[in-house]
Amino acid sequence: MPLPERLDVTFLTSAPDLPRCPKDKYPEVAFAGRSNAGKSSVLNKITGNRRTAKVSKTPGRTQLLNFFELKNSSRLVDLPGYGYAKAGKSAQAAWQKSVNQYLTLRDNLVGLVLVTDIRHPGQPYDEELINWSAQSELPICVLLNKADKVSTSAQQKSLNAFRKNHPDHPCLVVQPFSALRGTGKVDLIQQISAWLD
Ligand SMILES: Nc1nc2c(ncn2[C@@H]2O[C@H](COP(=O)(O)OP(=O)(O)O)[C@@H](O)[C@H]2O)c(=O)[nH]1
Ligand SMILES: [Mg+2]
Repeated sequence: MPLPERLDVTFLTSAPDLPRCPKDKYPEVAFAGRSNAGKSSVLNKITGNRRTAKVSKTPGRTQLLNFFELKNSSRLVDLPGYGYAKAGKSAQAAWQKSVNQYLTLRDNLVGLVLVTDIRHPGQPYDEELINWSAQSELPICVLLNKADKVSTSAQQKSLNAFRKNHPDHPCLVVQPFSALRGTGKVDLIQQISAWLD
């Protein structure tokens, strides 16, 4: 079957915590990342649907787990972004609880897309997620997003440095990405489709 040019999704529901997530009947790929790394823009790019990102940006929904459904009932899950400077301590704690619960206990989670900013490698929670995925053997795809902000040679340098810093991960792929230009889109769709197949 030819690879789709975009992942056709419709908004399913939002949940504040694991007990209120929809039934774990179908495989899910979750999107995580620091606030402002470009998670909504990436989702928007690969779904070809501005409404996807709009849902993920709606005030009140940014702290929720947002579920989007593909044609075959599998799902993309937009996790709340972390590290938002203006969020208070209690909001950060609530975030951590809902996301950690989801990540550690969700049985139908088959892959994680971690959106990072190529100009800010090695951010604390990013590294924690990468280490956790190694321990849990959960496949992870790390996007070095905003690649358009740096030269091609700087992209290659970042990629090499990243690989060097994560030599023993059993199930990690990493790629430069640009939600602005679409760089890396085909590879990401291919990766997600393979996970959800
Ligand atoms: N130049 C550039 N800007 C981007 C890219 N992806 C996101 N942005 C910008 O980064 C900001 C945060 O993006 P957003 O998708 O809302 O981030 P989120 O908080 O992780 O969901 C916005 O101003 C986007 O336009 C990218 O690939 N290249
Ligand atoms: Mg967002």
